[in-house]
Amino acid sequence: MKLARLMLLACALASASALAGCSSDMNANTGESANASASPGAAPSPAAQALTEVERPQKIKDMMAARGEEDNAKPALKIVEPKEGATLSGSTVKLKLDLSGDLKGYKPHKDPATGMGNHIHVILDNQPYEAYYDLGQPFELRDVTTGAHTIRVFPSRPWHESYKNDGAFQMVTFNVRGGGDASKATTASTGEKMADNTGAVNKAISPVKPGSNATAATPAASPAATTEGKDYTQPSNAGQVDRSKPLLTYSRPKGEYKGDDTNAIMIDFWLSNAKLQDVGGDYRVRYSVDGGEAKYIDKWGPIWLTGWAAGKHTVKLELVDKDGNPVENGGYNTTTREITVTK
Ligand SMILES: [Cu+2]
Repeated sequence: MKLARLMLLACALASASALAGCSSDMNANTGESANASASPGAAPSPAAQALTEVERPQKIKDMMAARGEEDNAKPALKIVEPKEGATLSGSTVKLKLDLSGDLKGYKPHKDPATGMGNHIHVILDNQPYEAYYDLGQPFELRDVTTGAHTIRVFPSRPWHESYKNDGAFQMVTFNVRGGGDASKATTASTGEKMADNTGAVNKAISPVKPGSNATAATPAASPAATTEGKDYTQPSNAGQVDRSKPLLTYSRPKGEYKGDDTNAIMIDFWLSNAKLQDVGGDYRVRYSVDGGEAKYIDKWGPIWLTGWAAGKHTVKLELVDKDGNPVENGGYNTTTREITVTK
């Protein structure tokens, strides 16, 4: 105890370059640090970074305690629309969900004060999820391209940790006819494309074009619109997913992390038709950050990693068999996302 406190003090006083060494010493895991700094694969990392798995942050433990029974809810979702196998006309897909099960007070809702709250994660194809808060009205997926698509949904807590009970996860496969044309997305094939497929950074400020067709432009452009939804500027189609086979659904991390939230970043996923080793299964979830050393998750639950350097990072998550071979299912079982850490 005394030694740890001394080292902490030493670390605090040490230079930035020595800090990485301190953190690995503190965790009695010297081999890991040596690997990380020696690995040529660590090149894309914006700065020296040694990630360490840590326990659930106290902030989240406190939130769980405050939620009481709600945290042990077993929410069950049903996808009311679109229907399995449906063919839809047009590039806007309306998603309607029905929430039931043993809710213990669980209810999706965004607190206007904090901007946080229980919500549903909605995943089109294998794109990053979108948050859906008010199930009272449909969630609009806009600029969906022509062809086959999947939507996956599951309930989440305010800190984005998913509920993992039976019935929480649902998936639907459907077709879009007359939707956006992925190959022509940059040329505004619908005539009202709010942003092209390379202009994701402009999305948040996409203006209403004067004289544009009101019915197409209104839901996407108006910041005051109450309809929740997402403009899919990155065209995609469904993978050849077999719903009876093992399926790993990437959920977190996603997007930008700032301030306090960068201290410990959560990896969280949904697992269907596959048991991990802790319950006697054959499967493992493998992750790597910035193309670095592969690590394994053998128990289905969130993990938290600390030690992130400021900048962009890639997080790769994949489902592998007991020999470490990737388990293929429509391309969904291996997913790499970029996140941004802002200190
Ligand atoms: Cu979330």
